[in-house]
Amino acid sequence: MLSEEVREAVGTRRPVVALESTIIAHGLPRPGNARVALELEEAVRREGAVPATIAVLDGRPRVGLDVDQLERIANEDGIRKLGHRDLPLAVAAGASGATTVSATAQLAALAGVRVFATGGLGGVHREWTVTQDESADLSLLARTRITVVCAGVKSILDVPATLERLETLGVAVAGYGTDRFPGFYLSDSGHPVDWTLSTPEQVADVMRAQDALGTPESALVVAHPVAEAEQLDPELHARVLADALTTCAARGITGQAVTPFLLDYLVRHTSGASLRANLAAVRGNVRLAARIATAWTRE
Ligand code: PSU
Ligand code: MN
Repeated sequence: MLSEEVREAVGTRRPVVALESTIIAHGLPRPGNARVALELEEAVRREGAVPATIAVLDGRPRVGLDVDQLERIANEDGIRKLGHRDLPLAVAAGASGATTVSATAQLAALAGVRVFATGGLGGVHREWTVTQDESADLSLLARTRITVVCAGVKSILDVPATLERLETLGVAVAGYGTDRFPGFYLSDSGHPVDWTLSTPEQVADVMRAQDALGTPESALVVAHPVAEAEQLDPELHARVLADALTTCAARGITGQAVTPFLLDYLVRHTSGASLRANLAAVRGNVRLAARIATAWTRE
C-alpha cells in the first residue's frame, strides 16, 4: 500500500504529508489539475517533508503516487470519487478512484501518516434538514487520529451547522493565526473559533496532548485561512453561490455529485477567480502541513 519512499520516511520518522486526490480528479478542472498535483507535492518537498498523495488504483490503495499514477488520477476517464465507505467496494472490484477527505484520512492513519493537507472539508449541506446531506468527512474525523490542515469547510455548505456537528462529534478545531473560522474561498466565514494556534510547534503540542489523553481517537482540524489578498471577492462569492445552489436544486443533482457541481459552477461563473482562491488556500495549507509534520517528528 505504501510507496517505497513513504514507507522509508514513516519508518525513520521523517515528516510526511498526506494529500487527497479527489480535489485533483473532481475538485479542479482539467487540464491544469495534473500540474497542480505535481506542484503540491513539490511544495511539500521544498519544506523538507515527503508527500504522500493517496488514491486507489486498479483495486489497490496507494499511499504515495509516482508521476504516472498522479497523471492517471488527474486525466483518466472513469476515476471514481471514493469516500471511506467505498474503499472495500473499490478494492474488491479492482476499481480506480480518487479519495475524499474521509477515505484519505482513513488510509493515511492506517499507513502511520499523521498530517494531512486539503482545501476545504466536506460538511453539513444547506437544506440538510430535508436532504440529510452531510459529508462522511465529519464522522470519520471523529474516530481517526489525524491532523488535517484545511481552509475551513467548503463555503457551499451550511457552515454554522457544520461547526455545531464538529462539536457534537468531538472533533478538535483550532484557527491557525486567527480567532475566526476561515471560509474556504474567503478568509473569514463570519464565525468565530474557540482556540487559536500560531506556530507549527503549538500544533504539534496539541497532537502530543491528544495522544497523552488517549481515546477517543479523534482528529485535530487546523483551520488555516487563505490570505485576504488572495480570497475570492465576498460579494461575488455570495452572488454566484446563490445561483449555483439554485441551479443545483433545479437540476435535481444529489449525492456525491453535489460538491463537484458547485465547485465547477463557481469556477465557470467567476471567470476562474474561485479557482485561484481555491489554489491559494490549498497551497498555503500544504506548506503549513509540511511545517507541522516537521515539528511533529522533531522530538
Ligand atoms: N477540498 C477542495 N476541493 C474538493 C474537496 C476538498 O478544495 O474537491 C473534496 C474533498 O475530497 C472532500 C469532498 O472530502 O470534496 C467532499 O465531498 P462530499 O461533500 O460529497 O462528501
Ligand atoms: Mn454528500
